[in-house]
Amino acid sequence: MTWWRTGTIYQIYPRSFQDSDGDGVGDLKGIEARLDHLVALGVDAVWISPIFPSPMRDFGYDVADYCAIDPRFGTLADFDSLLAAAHARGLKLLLDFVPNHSSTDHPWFQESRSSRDNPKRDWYIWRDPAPDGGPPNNWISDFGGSAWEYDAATGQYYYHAFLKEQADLNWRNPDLRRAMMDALRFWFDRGVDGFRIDVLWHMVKHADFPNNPANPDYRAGMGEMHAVLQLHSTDQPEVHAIAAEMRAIADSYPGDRVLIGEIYLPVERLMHYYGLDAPEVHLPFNFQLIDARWDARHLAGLIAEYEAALPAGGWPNWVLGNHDRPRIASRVGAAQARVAAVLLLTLRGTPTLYYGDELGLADVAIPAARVQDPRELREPGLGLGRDPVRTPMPWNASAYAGFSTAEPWLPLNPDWPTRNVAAQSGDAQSMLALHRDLLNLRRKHEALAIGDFALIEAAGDVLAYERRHGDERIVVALNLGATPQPVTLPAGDVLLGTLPGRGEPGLLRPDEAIILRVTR
Ligand code: ISL
Repeated sequence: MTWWRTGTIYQIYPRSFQDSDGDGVGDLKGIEARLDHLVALGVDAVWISPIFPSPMRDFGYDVADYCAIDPRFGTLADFDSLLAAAHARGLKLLLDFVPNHSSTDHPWFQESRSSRDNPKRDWYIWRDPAPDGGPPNNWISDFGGSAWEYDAATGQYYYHAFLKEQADLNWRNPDLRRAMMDALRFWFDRGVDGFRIDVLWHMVKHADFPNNPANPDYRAGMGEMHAVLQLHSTDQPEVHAIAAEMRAIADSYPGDRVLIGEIYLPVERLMHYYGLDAPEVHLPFNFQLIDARWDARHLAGLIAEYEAALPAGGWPNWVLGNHDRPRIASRVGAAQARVAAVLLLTLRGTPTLYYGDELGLADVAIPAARVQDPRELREPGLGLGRDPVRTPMPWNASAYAGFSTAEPWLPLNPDWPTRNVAAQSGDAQSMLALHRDLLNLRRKHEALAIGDFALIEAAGDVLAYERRHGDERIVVALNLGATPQPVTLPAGDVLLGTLPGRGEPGLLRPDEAIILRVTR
């Protein structure tokens, strides 16, 4: 079985993992210094959010050079050193490719905007104004407001699905396409093990730019992006040939390079990104758990729907959190976050773990004066801001939690003196110990790593399922609520529990999850 099927991926938000040079912002040397934490935790691969030169309007998701390292994060030599150090520890390293848009600081955009007949004009998406001089159509940016920005120099609008400083690239242009594929090769040649591909489903837009339909469910307070449905601006059929070309490039390298697509679509549409005609991404991110109501029947339903929708040969994957969404500990509370960890790490498929979640880190309230996220600055107060989930990793009880010697770019969670890696390392009941135990079990038991999935029970607050491989049967039983729950389980040895000791037989204690190996 390939590493990306049996392994666990760990996402690092590089600004917030470890600072090595005292500027309050994390960097590559910092990550290298902390690799042993990841080895002790037991993950297999690290995905680092963008580290390329960027004016940081969207903290690296606005790339100004696809083939270099931002000086705030380090140098190419630092990158090579990190990659070698990861590989020396048996860890894979994945980068974040941002192909839908570049920074407007990218030299390509500077050329493109310089005149209508510049050879790179068509590398971006330029349209004439509507007859009234307004934007070409009603498409809305994911960060609010029209997705079109007027550029007086040449009298046309350019399209930006995100910030106006993030201009969408025109993937219908063959020269742009080649240049971007070369950027992928640049990093594969250096030895990276794969990529997470940012907003893959956005990459191609309808050739005629028709208006998007209004969203009938839109209510004020949802965020302006939801006012229209992104019918014509995303998920166009032509995107699949591009994903297939990226896959062919990945497959042309030795050693199981992997592509992971960031795609927010209903399950049935998501599945197309495994590839219908030709293979596309190995793992189209499955975000169902991020949006899920914490209810046994609901969770069982979405697991069943997802498993049933998988195409032949398609390998599942699960995500509980990322740098855009509220943390699991804040969504379900500290006690249930332990149950959620058991769920993430025992479902069938590759799990992706967000840095800090292994400590039970919660969202951090950010004082107005310290807000950094452009999303929050554009549409404040809707609860869509992302700073709360991007705060520094707490390592120990020394100043600034061992993250930096200077005031960090975002505040630490105030609980850092007790909730940190050092404190939890020595505590067998800690969230960190739970994650280590779970990841260790996944490595020891093939039933957990690659076994089949079968639902046993989803009623009230109880979700129970079996993983089976060959003769090995492992049962996972979760109490998703705060009251004791009766449950009927086969006889077996308890391999792991989220609470100390053992409750009464036939009863799950509040917030208890157990894993047992069936003995008969
Ligand atoms: O914005 C959203 C919901 O509020 C999402 O649907 C959005 O499309 C998704 O979060 C895309 O995210 C990715 O691309 C963005 C970047 O800001 C995010 O950090 C990244 O994960 C633009 O590059």
